[in-house]
Amino acid sequence: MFRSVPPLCKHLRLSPRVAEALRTKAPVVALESTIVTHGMPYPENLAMARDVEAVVRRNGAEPATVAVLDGVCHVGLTDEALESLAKIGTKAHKVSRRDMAVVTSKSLTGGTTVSGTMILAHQAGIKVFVTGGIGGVHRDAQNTMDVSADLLELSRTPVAVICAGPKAILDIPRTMEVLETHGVTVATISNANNAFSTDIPAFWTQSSGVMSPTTVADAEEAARIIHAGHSMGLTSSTLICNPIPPRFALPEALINNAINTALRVAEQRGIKGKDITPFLLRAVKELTKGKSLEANIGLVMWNAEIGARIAKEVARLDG
Ligand code: PSU
Ligand code: MN
Repeated sequence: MFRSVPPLCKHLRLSPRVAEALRTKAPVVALESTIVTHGMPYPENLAMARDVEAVVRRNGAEPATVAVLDGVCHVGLTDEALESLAKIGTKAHKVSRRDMAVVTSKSLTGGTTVSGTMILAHQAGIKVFVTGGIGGVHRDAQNTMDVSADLLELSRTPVAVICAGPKAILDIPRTMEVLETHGVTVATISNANNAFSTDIPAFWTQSSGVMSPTTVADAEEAARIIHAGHSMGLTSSTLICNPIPPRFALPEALINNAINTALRVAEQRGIKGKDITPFLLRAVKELTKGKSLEANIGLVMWNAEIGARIAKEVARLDG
């Protein structure tokens, strides 16, 4: 059912390794690049981007970092490209579905968000995508209407996303409502590693106080849900939430205080739209004296390990 050889968009450029992996139906894991350009400072962003590729490889899948470079949509980056993107940082564009045609037609360079990465991964025939946290419904969205394009992309693009939950800077109950409305399958990996929690994880912490619609015990069970969606021809995505490992999780009081302060400053400065998420991540990092960044890196590596295992099992089941 899943279109494994979609028409290649002429803007799409696959790295030789990714092209070969897809040709032989080997497991491939897409990785986003807004986390590199806008989510972390240099040089931590570059170290993280290299390490996450290494973790995917070590766990038996081919990493495919996605980005738009001079208007060309790359799936799989050279180390030089990764380095230059990490150095450009927030001067690069932040590319969601809305921005895709603009950056390609104007030959611009940008990091792809969850939304942008899903589009290009799907066009390339990749079924599994690992990130840190997804965007969602922002707090006060009833007034601002700020709902991340990630949520709508999850409803219409069948690329499974492995994350550590919606970022706690968001309104998690409303994020879950929007995911339900738009028919996104959501499962949380619940095992000894997260103290048997059945909650949706909240990125820097294991629990959000919001129950996950379903839980799975491990990567293999998660892969069976993804495979079932493919066999049924569902055109929506599966979101797998993989809680942050306890050794990286932040104390709730520390992270909540930082978030509340960051939100106040953002409001005072009138920061909104696509700038709000990068601003809040930066402010939370300062307020936690770098602890939130360490947690972010730790959870991404763990997602990469689980994501590679999921990709292997999905490749086996989809055949
Ligand atoms: N997760 C991280 N760091 C990030 C992001 C996610 O650990 O920087 C990025 C992702 O690219 C996500 C984007 O798609 O933030 C959401 O932005 P917005 O809230 O503007 O939709
Ligand atoms: Mn937004």
